[in-house]
Amino acid sequence: MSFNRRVMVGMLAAAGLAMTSIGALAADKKLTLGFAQIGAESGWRTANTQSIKDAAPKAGINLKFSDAQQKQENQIKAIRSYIAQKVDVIAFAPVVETGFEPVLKEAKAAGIPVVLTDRSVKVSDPSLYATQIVSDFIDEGNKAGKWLLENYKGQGEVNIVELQGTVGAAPAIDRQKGFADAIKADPRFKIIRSQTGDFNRAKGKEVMEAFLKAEGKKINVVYAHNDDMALGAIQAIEEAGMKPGKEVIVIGIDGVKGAFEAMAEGKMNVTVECNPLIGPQLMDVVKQLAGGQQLPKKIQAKESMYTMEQAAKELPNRKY
Ligand code: GYE
Repeated sequence: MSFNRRVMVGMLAAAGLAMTSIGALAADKKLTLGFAQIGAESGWRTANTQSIKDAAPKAGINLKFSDAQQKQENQIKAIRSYIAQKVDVIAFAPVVETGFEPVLKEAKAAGIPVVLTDRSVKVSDPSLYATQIVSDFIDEGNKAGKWLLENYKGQGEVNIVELQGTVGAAPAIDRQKGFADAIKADPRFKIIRSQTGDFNRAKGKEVMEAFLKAEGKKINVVYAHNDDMALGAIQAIEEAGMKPGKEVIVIGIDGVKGAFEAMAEGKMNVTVECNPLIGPQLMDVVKQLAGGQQLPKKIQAKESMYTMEQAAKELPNRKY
C-alpha cells in the first residue's frame, strides 16, 4: 500500500468507518503490475504467460505485459519503461543470470519492488529485488540423473549427450550441475557431448542431428534441459532410423503435455516437472508487496516427476 493510501485508510479507520467501506476504497485503485516475459521459446513458457495473463484480471490487477523475444536488451528496455510508467510492482523472468544489476538499481531508486519469476539473477546486493518465485533447478537436474542411474538397464559404458538450455540462464547452469553431480556416483555414465539448444524444439533437433552424425549408435541417452528440446531430439533420433525411448533413453524437464504424449507412445522415458502455473502465486505476492509486506527472499514452486508408465494415466490431468 502506498504511504498516501495507508494514511487515508488510517484516517477512515480512526473515523470509525465500517471495514467494508475501507475495503471498497482499497479496491478502487487498481494495482498495476509490469511483467517483462522472456519470450515464447517453449511450451512451458507459453503456459507461464497464459497463467499470468489469466491470473491478473482475476486478482483485480492491471497487467502490462511485454515479450522480449529471448533478448536481454529487450527485457531491460521493458523494465525501464515500467519504471517510467510508475507501475506499482515489476516482475520478470530474467533470461540470463547476469547483466540486470543497473536496471534493478533504477527500479530500487524509483521505489518499485521487483519480483523475479522462475529464473534468478546474480547480483552483489540482494536488496535489489524483493523476492523470487522459483523452482530448484539443481534438484531437477539431480532427479533426472538419479532416475537414470536407478533405471538404466544396459551393460557397460553409458554415453550421454546433453542438450543445454540458453547459455547463461539459471535453469541451464543449474540443471547441468544437478545432473552432473548425480551421475558422478557411477563412473560408467559419461557425458560425451553437450551443447545449447536454446530451450527450443527446432534448435534441439538440429543439435541432436549433429550429435547423431558425430556419434551415431554410440549414444545411449539424451538429457535435455527442457521437454521441447527432448521432443526435437526425438524427431532427430527417428529420422536417423533409431528408436527413441528404447535404443536411446530420452530424459526431459518441465512436464509439458507434448512430453506426456511422447511418453505414452513409448518414445520418451521421463520428465521432471517444473511448474509454470505461477500466475496466481505472483498476484498474491504483488498485493503483499504493494501493501508494504516483507516477504521471504525465496518462494518455492511445487513439483514432481513422471515416467513412461505413469504417462497415459496422468495425461488427462495435465494443464500445460
Ligand atoms: O524449463 C524452459 C523455459 O525458466 C524454468 O525456461 C524456465 C525454463 C523452462 O524455456 O522450458
